[in-house]
Amino acid sequence: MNKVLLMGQANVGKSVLFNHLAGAGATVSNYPGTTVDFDKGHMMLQGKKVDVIDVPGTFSLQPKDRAEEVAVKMLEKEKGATVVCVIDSSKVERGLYLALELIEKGHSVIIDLNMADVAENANIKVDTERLEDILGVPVVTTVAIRGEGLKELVSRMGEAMPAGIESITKRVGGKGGTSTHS
Ligand SMILES: Nc1nc2c(ncn2[C@@H]2O[C@H](COP(=O)(O)OP(=O)(O)OP(=O)(O)O)[C@@H](O)[C@H]2O)c(=O)[nH]1
Ligand SMILES: [Mg+2]
Repeated sequence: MNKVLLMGQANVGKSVLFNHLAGAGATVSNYPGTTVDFDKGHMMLQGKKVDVIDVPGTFSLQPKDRAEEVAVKMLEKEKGATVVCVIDSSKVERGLYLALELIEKGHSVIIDLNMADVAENANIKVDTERLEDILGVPVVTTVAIRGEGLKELVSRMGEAMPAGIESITKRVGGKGGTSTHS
C-alpha cells in the first residue's frame, strides 16, 4: 500500500483530517479535464512515505455530479490504496452506505467515525466494536478539529485489508459467523 484516500460525504471532516495527516507541503491539484480540485500530500506510515489524497466528497459510488465522478475515478485508479471512509458519528447510517459499497468492492477500508463530539452532545452512542465485528474492518473514532483519535487512526491504517461483502454476510447471517455461542 502506498496511498491513502480520504473518502466520505461532504462536510464530515475529511479536509480537517487531511491537514492533520498530511498538511505540511500539501499541494492542490485540478483533476484533469475538470474544475474539481483536490489536495495531495504525504505522511509516514509504518516507516514508509505514503501519498495522502483528500478526495472530493461523495455520497456513494454512483456519481450524481462532477465532483462525485472525480471521487469514483480516483478510487478506480488507486486500486491498492487504503481508503479511510470518514463518517459523521451523529449520522452513522448515512455514512455506512458508502462504507458498505467500498467494502463490497474489495477495497482496503478503515472506517473513521469522526465528529465524535457532536454525537456525544446528541447522546448518540456507537458500538464501534460491534461495528468492527459486523463489517470486518477497523473502526476508529476521532474528533478531527481537536486532533483526537488520530494516533489510533494512523496505527490501525496498516490493518486495513480487503474484506468483501461475503465476509459481512457470513458475520451477520448465522452459520459461519464469528459468534462463539450456539
Ligand atoms: N464538531 C466537530 N466539527 C468538525 C470535526 N471535524 C470537522 N469539523 C468541522 O466540520 C466542517 C466540515 O469539515 P471539512 O473538513 O471541511 O469537511 P469535508 O469532509 O472536507 O467536506 P467537503 O470537502 O465539502 O466534502 C468544518 O467546519 C470543520 O471545522 C469534528 O470532529 N468535530
Ligand atoms: Mg473537504
